[in-house]
Amino acid sequence: MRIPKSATLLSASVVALAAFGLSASATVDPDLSVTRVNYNAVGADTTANRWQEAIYLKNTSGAELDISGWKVHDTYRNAEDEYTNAYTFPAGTTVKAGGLVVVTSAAGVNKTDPNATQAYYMDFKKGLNGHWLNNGGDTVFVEKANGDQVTKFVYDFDNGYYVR
Ligand SMILES: [Ca+2]
Ligand SMILES: [Ca+2]
Repeated sequence: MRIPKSATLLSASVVALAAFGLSASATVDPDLSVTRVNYNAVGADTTANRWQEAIYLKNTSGAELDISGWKVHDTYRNAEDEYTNAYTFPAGTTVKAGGLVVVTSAAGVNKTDPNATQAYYMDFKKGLNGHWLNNGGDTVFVEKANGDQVTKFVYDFDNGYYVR
């Protein structure tokens, strides 16, 4: 009777493991990764250097990725429970396999050519002079249009200037 008993125990833990694996893959999708966060501009954080606040993303899949409507945000929520430190990619945003995308707080004209490094400009006016990535540490999230989490990136202040 010992063998069937442990077999039952084993299958129960396999089920638990499978359930955990399933929930992990539903929230973390490796197709798009945060490869770098510039969270602390050099010197005082002013409107002039808000362009240094930037998030770098990479399509780590082997295929083109349509990220239209996908959102990048941090942990901050306003009184209405909305993520307002956020950027949503416009319709028609695609990233080639291995392609890079930079989202910066500055104003500018989006560079949307999928065959080069793409740049998207938030023209962020909130936060401290348009700086929204906490210098002391924060988490950057990427979500699909339906709210499914694609990936997240946790950083701490590391005594460096601004690159993480
Ligand atoms: Ca910052
Ligand atoms: Ca600074």
